[in-house]
Amino acid sequence: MTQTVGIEIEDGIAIVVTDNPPVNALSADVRNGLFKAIETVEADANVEAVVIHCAGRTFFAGADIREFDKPPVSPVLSEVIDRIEACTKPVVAAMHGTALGGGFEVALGCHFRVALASAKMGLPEVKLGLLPGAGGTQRLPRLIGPQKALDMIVSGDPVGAGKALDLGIVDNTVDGDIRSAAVAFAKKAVAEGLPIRRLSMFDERLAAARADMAPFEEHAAALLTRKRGLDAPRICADSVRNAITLPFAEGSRKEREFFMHLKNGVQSAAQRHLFFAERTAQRVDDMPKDVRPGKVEQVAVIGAGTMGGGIAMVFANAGIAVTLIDVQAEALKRGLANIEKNYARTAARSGKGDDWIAERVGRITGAESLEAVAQADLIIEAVFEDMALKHKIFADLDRLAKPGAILATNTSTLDVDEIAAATKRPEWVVGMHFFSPANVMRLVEVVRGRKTGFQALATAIGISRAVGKAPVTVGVCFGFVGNRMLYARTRQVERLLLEGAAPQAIDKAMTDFGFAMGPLAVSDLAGIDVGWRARQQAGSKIAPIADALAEMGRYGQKTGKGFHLYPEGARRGEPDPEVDALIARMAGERGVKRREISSEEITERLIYAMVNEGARILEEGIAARASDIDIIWVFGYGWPVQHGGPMFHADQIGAGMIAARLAQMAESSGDETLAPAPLLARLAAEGGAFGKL
Ligand code: 3H9
Repeated sequence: MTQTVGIEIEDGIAIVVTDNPPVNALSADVRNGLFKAIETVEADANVEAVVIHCAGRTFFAGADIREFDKPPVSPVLSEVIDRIEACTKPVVAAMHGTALGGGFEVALGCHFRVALASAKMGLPEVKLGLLPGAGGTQRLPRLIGPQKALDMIVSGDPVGAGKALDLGIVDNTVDGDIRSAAVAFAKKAVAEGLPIRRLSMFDERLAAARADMAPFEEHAAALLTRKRGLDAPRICADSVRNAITLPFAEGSRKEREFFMHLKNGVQSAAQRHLFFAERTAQRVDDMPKDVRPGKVEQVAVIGAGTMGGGIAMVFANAGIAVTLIDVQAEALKRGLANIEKNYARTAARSGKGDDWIAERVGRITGAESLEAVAQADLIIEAVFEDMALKHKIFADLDRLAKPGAILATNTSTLDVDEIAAATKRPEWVVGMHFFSPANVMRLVEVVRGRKTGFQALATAIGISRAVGKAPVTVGVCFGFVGNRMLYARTRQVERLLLEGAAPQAIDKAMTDFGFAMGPLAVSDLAGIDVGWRARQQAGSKIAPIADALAEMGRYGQKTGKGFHLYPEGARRGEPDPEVDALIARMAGERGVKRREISSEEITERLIYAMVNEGARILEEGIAARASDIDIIWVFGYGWPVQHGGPMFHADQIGAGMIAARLAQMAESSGDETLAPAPLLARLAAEGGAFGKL
């Protein structure tokens, strides 16, 4: 038919085979091929039924996302799917791998669906800031009812074949060879004269919803409360509502309009940017092509504190055996007990049984001696941030670890090169900086020391990916990328407080921007003492107000008082006149003139200071790409995805505008760190963008 689509005929069954590696994305050539194939087999008197099958590892994984930045090319996907559905001969989808987005919509356009038991399927468009744009919001509600469809469409999470069978999405699940199973199903459909099922004509489930819209509306409202600031989930719900209230053709026309609207908007551009940025971040440009990640079957984690425990859980969750080592017996006992408690809490919340807990806990063994690292392929040190202690541990590891083991440190600030110098094998030493809580946050900053070898680097990246994390390679400097930018923001938070912004106003500016919590509420939750100790270790004076609060014993939520007040265990903070007085006094002592500060100014000052630090980080080569910085902030610090990361956001505003505002703010505040970084100034002068570097 075309370069990517062909037809093979076996015993009266036409098998339309697409081969468009790596994921059979529905590119223009594939769409064209599928359309022509259906026309051809329909006209062929020797064909009685059709199977739609994909070569390689997966059924269609969706529309070709790379095409979204270009004008649409005919036939568009909805035309192809409508043509498949209109076919007068039975059409069977043979689903294996991941049938996602437009790929799942193709399956919904088929008359029958057979899936491999290991297959997954769903509509992840919302995660790209989109809605399913080729009939998904109209056909799925007709098949499984609007509320269940809404769950899948608004979450974007795929379901396994077993669940799909329960939901009535697939007609059959099989093990073994999907192609022959689908051919057998097609033969059965012909032999038994199964009536052709066109979902666009189903109405039973919608009629019930139409009779009483209230349950749907309540369900939609509940789902959307968790999607604040995002356009796509709301529009997904609008489109599913249309499925209930409008005829199929009208609902589909509107769905296409919604799709174009979202596709052309900045939120979807931001989320598509993040999709590709996450994948690009896993590449190290100078890595030789033949370096492959080493095998990691045994992991040892040193330090049974919160971080070490969380890291142990990451590997246990992925089915990898972990030894959790702490030389203090009490700390080890407490750490293991905390892990068990954590699993029990997750199990209770998600309805998992005792077996589930036992399986994970069973993968983690405690040990009190460093000698337990002997068999480990990967050793992650997660002890207190103390260089002398880390030096001692790495010298011991050099003696005890097997040759070729990866020696990783989870330090968040200390110099990885200095740590590596404690060993005679610095080429095997690398940073693996997890973010708290380690079992939840996806980011891992993989810190490449001056002497880190490619093999160690490739293994650290590979294993991070294998356990579901988003690894980003960074260079050595204080705070690496994420924390260094965080400190740049903290510095401005503190200065804004002194200059007259209320703690509540600062938090509100950031939540209005899209962060789930403001920076001061986060400090109160994490514990002001935690940052205070880290700053003391580092000799940092960037946060005098937080330091003063810590010295007063105001550690945040755990003491009922921090930047905000938490009466009787409240989780939402209230303004505290004592804090306002403290800040006013400190401003007076420093001779800072206080003034009214608008929400816009707070937002600009905090965000642009981060962008400025990001520019310095890029210039120094600490991050390889602007998009790597975006991934770090989205996956490590909850940067709102609709803004695509700080550097993507900066490109939307323009380097010129940001540099000009920073120059003004540097002048008015007297803070030289706000002066535009040379790279930002250059981009401003040349009309350049971080994304184009
Ligand atoms: C849609 O369908 C809209 C429709 O409703 C309406 C249309 C009108 N396009 O992730 P991997 C690339 S929206 C282009 O590393 P894995 C990916 O960039 C779409 N490229 O593999 C990478 O390239 P590279 C809805 C794509 O095994 C390579 O393939 N669908 C696409 O870990 C391998 O990818 C989705 O959102 C694509 N659709 O995971 C599904 N997908 O090697 C998006 C992948 O150059 N895809 N690439 O870096 C995925 O979730 C995962 O890729 C998948 C495989 C689970 C399929």
